[in-house]
Amino acid sequence: MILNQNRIFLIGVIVLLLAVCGVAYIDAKNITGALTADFGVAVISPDRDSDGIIDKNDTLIGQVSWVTTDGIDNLTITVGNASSPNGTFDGMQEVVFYDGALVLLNFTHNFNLTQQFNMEGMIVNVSDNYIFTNMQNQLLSNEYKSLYLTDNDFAKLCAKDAEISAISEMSSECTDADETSFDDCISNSAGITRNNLTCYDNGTITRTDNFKYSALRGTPRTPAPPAPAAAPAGTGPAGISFTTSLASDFIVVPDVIGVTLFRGEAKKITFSVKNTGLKGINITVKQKGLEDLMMLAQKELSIGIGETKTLDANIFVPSGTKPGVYVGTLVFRDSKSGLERSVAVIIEVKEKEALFDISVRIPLEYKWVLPGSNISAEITMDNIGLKGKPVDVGLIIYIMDMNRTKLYQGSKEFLAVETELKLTRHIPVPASTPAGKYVLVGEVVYGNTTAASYDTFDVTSSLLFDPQIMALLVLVALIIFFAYRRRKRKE
Ligand SMILES: [Ca+2]
Ligand SMILES: [Ca+2]
Repeated sequence: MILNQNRIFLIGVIVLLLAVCGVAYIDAKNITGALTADFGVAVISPDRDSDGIIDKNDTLIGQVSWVTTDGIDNLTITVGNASSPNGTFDGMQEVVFYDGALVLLNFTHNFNLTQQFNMEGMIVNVSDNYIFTNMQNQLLSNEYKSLYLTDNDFAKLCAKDAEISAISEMSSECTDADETSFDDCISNSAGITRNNLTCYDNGTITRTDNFKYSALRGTPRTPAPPAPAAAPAGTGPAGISFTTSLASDFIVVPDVIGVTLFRGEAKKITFSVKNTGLKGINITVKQKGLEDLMMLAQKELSIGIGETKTLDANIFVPSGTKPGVYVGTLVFRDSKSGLERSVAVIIEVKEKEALFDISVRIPLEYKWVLPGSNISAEITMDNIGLKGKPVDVGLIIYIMDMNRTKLYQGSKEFLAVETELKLTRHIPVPASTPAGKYVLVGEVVYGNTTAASYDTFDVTSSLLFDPQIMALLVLVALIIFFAYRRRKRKE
């Protein structure tokens, strides 16, 4: 009897223990998805970096993707002999951060379980002129790191050894207490030590050792002004490109592309990107708008000096698309210099068996206008389906920017079109319109369907920036000058 009671008690305890383990196990699975053979331990510890080593036993918590970066194309991190930080590491190991084959920073760390190295919130930002990192003060007391920066023909060099969260926290003159000026380190391969930091420059790469914290910044020599390059045709108002970096530059042709497609049709469009600067560029392309109609064949282009590469975009108009005018932009950005060029893509979708058509044309003299002025447009509407029999239609005219924002919309006009109807309309360009390219859309509604067409125009901040007008003014001035000189000579 007593034996039986003991047995029941023992079975009860075992069942209870199994139940607790089971619940904890399910719980751990829900939290982390961790599954490990080490059952008794795994059930209560997560594996946040998903390397199969529960956090409790993991000296390095983190993955490459956890590092917040800017200006880095291909971040890789090696730890000791391992080609990635996935896993756990023991004792002194060298950690190296690379962008492709280029070393960005390195340090040797004593990996241990009491002070786990955590890559959450780690930042590494690189540009032509600086490297900035924040590692949440995780280097141990006798550990230091080295920062590397490609020498971009620097005249000045400044090191800041404080835990900052952005490069902008560095003083422009390198005069803050934790800042060290290393102007004399440039081209000095023997090295200079100052404030515990040692700086080397082999002419190509600048390296500074013994950093506890943040950043290294160079200031490029002011380059001699280059021969003024002719403004590339079709890249928008002149004047804009002169504010950008002289070292990196590129053009995209065309800067606006218009495509007319029937519903269900597809077409490939191609852009040429030419590197017109003095450095290699890495272009990434971002699509804004037209996500349902256009797909990029590639999103990244590496272009050497003077080289031209092409980018294809495939346009497909699903048969259910409403006839109309669709706009979007492609932003080409050089990840090294941050330089951007935008191009506009305008897709006019038509119905194959349309009974009605419309065309919109802006006369040449209204193609470049000032904000607050009027543009004139010639609208032609054709009754194709019921030629000769008047059809009642509604006409809407609006101005749209490349982000599909309507700046102006006229009220709907009701018209009867027998065969063809031509109209001229004056459309106000709002005074607050920023300089840029715009689309004037004419949309005609008949029955339960629509037809639309467009033309583009540019709003300039000042007509003096129009290269054509500038050229004309110079020409007129020259003619007057020579006429005056000739007359003087005759006298
Ligand atoms: Ca882990
Ligand atoms: Ca790990």
